Amino acid sequence: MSTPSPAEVLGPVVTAIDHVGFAVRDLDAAIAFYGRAFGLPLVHREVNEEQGVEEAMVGIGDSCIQLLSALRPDTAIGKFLERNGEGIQQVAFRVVDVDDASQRLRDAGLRLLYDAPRRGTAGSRINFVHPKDAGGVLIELVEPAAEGAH
Ligand code: MC0
Repeated sequence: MSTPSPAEVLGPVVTAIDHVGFAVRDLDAAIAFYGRAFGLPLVHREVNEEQGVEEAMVGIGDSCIQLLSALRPDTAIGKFLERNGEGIQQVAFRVVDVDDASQRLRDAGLRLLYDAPRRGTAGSRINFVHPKDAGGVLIELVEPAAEGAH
């Protein structure tokens, strides 16, 4: 059996770049910086205990930059900051159905970080492809919450 091409794996399931995630040390300072320097408005802010982050979405056209600060050092963002300092930590692909997208990628031999989707920003459902299986980039799959569900 031949390896499926990317189009065969996800095809129309990926619809957009939902957001790009930046690891930051000081969330308030980062929000102020992107507002002042680039005019990006704060559109959402929340704490996600399970992910160990306090995050802020700043709008850029139809997409967002997600500013991610660590709640504790022993979290994904805490470890990233310790290892790399501030910078791009992830790119998030919006998908129609995160269960379906995850399974298609597993079937194609990529490692997904979670067996089942977890809760992401604003009630979205998320999973991640391991960066070692995606060219060194941590790719998040995000299925937004249904309109009015959060
Ligand atoms: C680690 N590595 C990365 C990376 N993090 N490569 C690219 N991008 C990243 N962000 C590399 C390391 O340098 C290392 O490479 C290798 O992956 C394995 O590292 P490790 O030490 O074994 O792994 P950890 O402990 O650093 O964990 C990496 C992992 C973790 C991706 C598994 O960060 C994770 O579980 N991430 C998913 C959850 C997450 O990122 N949550 C925060 C965002 P070498 O070559 O040195 O072996 S929360 C979020 O995004 C939510 C709120 C949302 O949007 O809705």
